Amino acid sequence: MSGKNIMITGASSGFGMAAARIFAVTDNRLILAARRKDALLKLSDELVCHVPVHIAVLDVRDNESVKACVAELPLEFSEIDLLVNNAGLALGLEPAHQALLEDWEIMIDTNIKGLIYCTRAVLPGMVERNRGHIINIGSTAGAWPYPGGNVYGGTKAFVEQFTRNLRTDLLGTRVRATCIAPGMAETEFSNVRFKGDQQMADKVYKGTEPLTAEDIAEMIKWVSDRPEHVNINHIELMTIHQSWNHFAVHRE
Ligand code: NDP
Ligand code: 8X3
Repeated sequence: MSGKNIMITGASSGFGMAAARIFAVTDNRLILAARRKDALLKLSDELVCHVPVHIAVLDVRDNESVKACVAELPLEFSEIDLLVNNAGLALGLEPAHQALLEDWEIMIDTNIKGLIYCTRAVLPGMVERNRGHIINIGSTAGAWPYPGGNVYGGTKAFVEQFTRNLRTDLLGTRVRATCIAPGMAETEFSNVRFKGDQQMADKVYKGTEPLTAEDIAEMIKWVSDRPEHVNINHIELMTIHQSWNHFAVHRE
C-alpha cells in the first residue's frame, strides 16, 4: 500500500502543522484536526494541491465531536492508517501549591482525555482492518521532573505508559503504537504555557538552538515509515543544548 490516510490532531500549529506538511506527498490523504478553523483552512489551501485534505474543526476534549468526526469522515478518508495524537498543551509553570486548578484540569482534559477519546474513536477500525499506527506525542517531561512541571509532566507520563499498554493490548494484531518524547522545541508551546506572554516564551529558548517542529515531524515520519513488522516503542530526543540536571539538595 503506497498512500496512507493520516489523521493529525493539533495540526493548526507547531509539530502537527509540520507533520501535515511532511506527509503531504503522493497518495496520502490528510485529516487535519484542531480548534482554530482559520489556521486549518490556510494549511489546507497550501497542501491541497499536493494531496486530498479533510479538515476537522474540533476540540479533542469533546468526545462527542471526536466520535462524530471519525464516524462521519468522507469515504476516501474513512479508513485511518495513522493517527498522530499530537494536540496538547502546558499551562503555567507555578509550583503545585500555587498552580491554578483550572489549568491542571485543562491539561488533563486535553493531554489525557482528548488523547484517549481520539484513540478510542479510531482504534476499533484499525484492529478490524488489522493494520494501523498510533503515534502519541509525549514529552521528556513525562519521564524527567522539573520545577513547575507538576501536572503537565504527569499527563505526559500517562501518554508514555498508555502507549506501552496499548501495544500490549494490540499484541497479535499488526497495529503499531509509538510514543515520541521530545525535549524543548520552539513552537507556540511556550506562548500558550505563559498565556500569550511572548517575552516569557522567548526566554525559554534564548541562547539555545532548540528542536524545531520540523525535527519532530521528521521523527514522526521516520517512525511511520519503518517496515510494518517494526514497532518503535519509544523515542526521546533533545536539542544538544539540553540535558538532565543533577539531584537538587536543599541545605539549611
Ligand atoms: P503548539 O502550541 O504549537 O501546538 C499545539 C497544537 O495542539 C495546536 O495545533 C492546537 O490547536 C492543538 N490543541 C491544543 N488544545 C487542543 C484542543 N483542546 N483540541 C484540539 N486541538 C488542540 O505546540 P507544539 O506543537 O509544541 O505541541 C504539540 C504537542 O507536543 C503537545 O502535545 C505538546 O505537549 C507536545 N510537546 C511539545 C514540546 C515543545 O517543547 N514544544 C516538547 C514535547 C512535547 P488549536 O489551538 O487550534 O486547537
Ligand atoms: C515540552 C517540553 O521541557 O517544556 O513538553 O516540558 S518541556
